[in-house]
Amino acid sequence: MTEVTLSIIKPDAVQRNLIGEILRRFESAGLKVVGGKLLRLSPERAQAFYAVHKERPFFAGLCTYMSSGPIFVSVLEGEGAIVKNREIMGATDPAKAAPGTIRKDCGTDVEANAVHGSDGSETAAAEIAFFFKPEEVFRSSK
Ligand code: DAT
Ligand code: MG
Repeated sequence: MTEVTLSIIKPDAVQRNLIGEILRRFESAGLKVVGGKLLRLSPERAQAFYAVHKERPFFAGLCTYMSSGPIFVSVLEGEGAIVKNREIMGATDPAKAAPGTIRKDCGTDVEANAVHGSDGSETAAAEIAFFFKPEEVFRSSK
């Protein structure tokens, strides 16, 4: 099934000039970039985006970090795009991520782990709507 998912290249990776490297990995794996923009989240917007984690001990640090600099948000389209993106990203902690994954190769630590990816179809729809107007997403099919 052709799906869309939300990807975020996080502040550490943008800062280290890894936007091109990370998008290349998505494109090489057959995912199509059908929406994209560079922006900076305010602390309040970061808190809203990660609201599901608000009771976790790392929530405050995560939101401070995610609002610390520009991020590149994109919509990726492809066959099984949600799971495929998660596979390309690798495990949350770069130290535990498989060789060849983005987090293994580009992540710094469990907080500054280079990328975010939606974890299911409902979160993907909500997260895409959080950043993109419908006319900013160029799906090849529905
Ligand atoms: P994922 O981003 O792999 O979906 P998650 O949803 O469990 O992981 O957590 C969201 C983000 O929160 C994660 O990308 C980085 C941060 N995070 C998770 N666990 C953490 C921890 N133990 N310490 C610090 N930050 C953490
Ligand atoms: Mg998650």
